[in-house]
Amino acid sequence: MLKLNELTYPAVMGILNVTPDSFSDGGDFFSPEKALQHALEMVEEGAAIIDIGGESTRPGAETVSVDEELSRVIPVIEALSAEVDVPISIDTSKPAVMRAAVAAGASMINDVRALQEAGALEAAVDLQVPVCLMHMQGEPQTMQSAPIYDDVVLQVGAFLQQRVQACIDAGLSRELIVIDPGFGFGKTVGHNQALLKGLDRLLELELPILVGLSRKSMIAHMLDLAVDERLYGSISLASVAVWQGASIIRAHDVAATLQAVRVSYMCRTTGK
Ligand code: YH5
Repeated sequence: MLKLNELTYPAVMGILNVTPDSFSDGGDFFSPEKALQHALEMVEEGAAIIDIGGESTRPGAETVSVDEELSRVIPVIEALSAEVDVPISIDTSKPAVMRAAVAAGASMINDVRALQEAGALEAAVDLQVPVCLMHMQGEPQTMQSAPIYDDVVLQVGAFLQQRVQACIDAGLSRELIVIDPGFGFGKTVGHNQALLKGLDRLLELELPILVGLSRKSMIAHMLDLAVDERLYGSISLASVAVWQGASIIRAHDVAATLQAVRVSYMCRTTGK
C-alpha cells in the first residue's frame, strides 16, 4: 500500500486519461492496450504515481455514469497493477469507482470534489488509502463561467482546512491526506496566478501539497498556445510551484517535469 511519507520528493504523478476526449490534452489512450503502454512509458520516465481518470473534468465536459467510468478505468488498473509496482491513483469522485479501483489494485484516491459526494468520505475511510483533496468552485460544466473570490488563497485554504478536518473526524489520519488548490477549477487566470504566488501560505496546513498545472489553459491565456505547445510553460509553472512548497506534481510530460522540479526542490531544501 502507498505510504506518502515513503515517497521520494518531489514526486511526479503521471496523468493517464482514459476518456474519449482526452486526445485534446495530449494523447488518445482510450483503448486499454494504449493506456497501459503509455503508463509504462511514464513509469520508465520516473513517475512516482500513475493517476488514472475516466471522468473528464475539463471545463464544460459531460458527466459520465458509474458503469461507464468503471468500464474505462478498471481494465487499465488491473493490467497496470499486474505489470508494475508503481502506486496507482484513481481520479474519481464516485464512491463505487473508488472501491472497485482499490479492489483492482489502486492505492490512492484523487478526488477533485474533495470527498463531498454522497458516500465518498465513507468509502475513503473504509479503504484507508491516501487521498488528495482538491478545491473546486462550482462544477466542471459551469465552473469557468464567472468564478469569484475576495481572497482566493485564503478561501481555498479555508476550504481545504475544513475538508481535512471532515476527513479526520470521519476516521482518516493526517498521514493519509494530501491537499491541492485545484488550478483551473473555477478560477480565472488572475485567480490561478494569485494562487501560485500565494501557494506557500497553504504550507500552514502542514500537509503535502499536490498541484496540477500541466498544459492547462492559464498557459494559453498568457501565451496563446495550443494544448500541444504548452510544455515549456508547464515546466515553468511546475518549477515555481515546487519552489513555493508543492511536493507532488501532476503532469503529462513526466521526464521533463521531473528534471525541472528536482533542481527546483534541491535549491529550495538545501543550503543556508
Ligand atoms: C488537478 O489540478 N486536474 S483534470 C485541461 C487542460 C489540461 C489539463 C485545456 N485532475 C487536476 O488535467 N486532479 C485534473 O487543457 C486533477 N489536481 C488534481 N488533484 C484537468 C486537467 C487538464 C484540463
